[in-house]
Amino acid sequence: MKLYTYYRSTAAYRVRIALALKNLDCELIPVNLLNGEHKSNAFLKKNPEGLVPVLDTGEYMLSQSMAILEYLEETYPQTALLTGNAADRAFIRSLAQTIASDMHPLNNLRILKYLTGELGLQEEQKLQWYHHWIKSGFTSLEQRLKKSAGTFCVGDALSLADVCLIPQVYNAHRFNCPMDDYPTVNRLNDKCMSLPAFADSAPDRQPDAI
Ligand SMILES: N[C@@H](CCC(=O)N[C@@H](CS)C(=O)NCC(=O)O)C(=O)O
Repeated sequence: MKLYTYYRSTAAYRVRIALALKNLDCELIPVNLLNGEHKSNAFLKKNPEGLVPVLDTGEYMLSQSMAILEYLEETYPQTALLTGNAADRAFIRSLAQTIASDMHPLNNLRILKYLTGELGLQEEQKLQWYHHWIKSGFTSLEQRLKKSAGTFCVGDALSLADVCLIPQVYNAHRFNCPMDDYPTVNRLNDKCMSLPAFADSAPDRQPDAI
């Protein structure tokens, strides 16, 4: 398999973690989002959305990190990341979707660029936007995680919720979001980052990290 990735992409970071947890061999192919490589014809042929991550399975070219995570889960069930009964799995997915659907899309590179570009917002206003949506997402996550977390987001088993949470915490740190109000999130982040699958998948450990 090959993963088209960018070191700072939180969506690609999710997939890197899952590949590592499942101990899967995958070649990482950096796509430079800063110089617009994701808008090149060569990359758009792989993913017309012009977004990373893209997983080339050899047979399929898959985009959208949550779809890729579900594909990996179904194809390589070892180190299961969606466990328990249907309601347990729905809860794991709901935590993951808060991050992937409600938080990340509002704070993505192209959205932030649009705010300061086409809409003419100042850097400070952009950060206000970023912090607002991060705060709203982490506040609801903290409330739910306070009840559900053991060692990891849901009890003592790693799940897709942890795979999505840790990259979003990285992103919040990157934009200097205050995190003091989220003790459970911080504890889970410390625990996961002590595991090689998370630490080795982190942006600063990637070959394309600047
Ligand atoms: N919903 C998509 C989001 C993918 C996405 O937004 N990727 C970002 C990096 S995290 C990207 O490629 N951004 C390029 C841009 O914003 O121009 C997923 O989960 O894969």
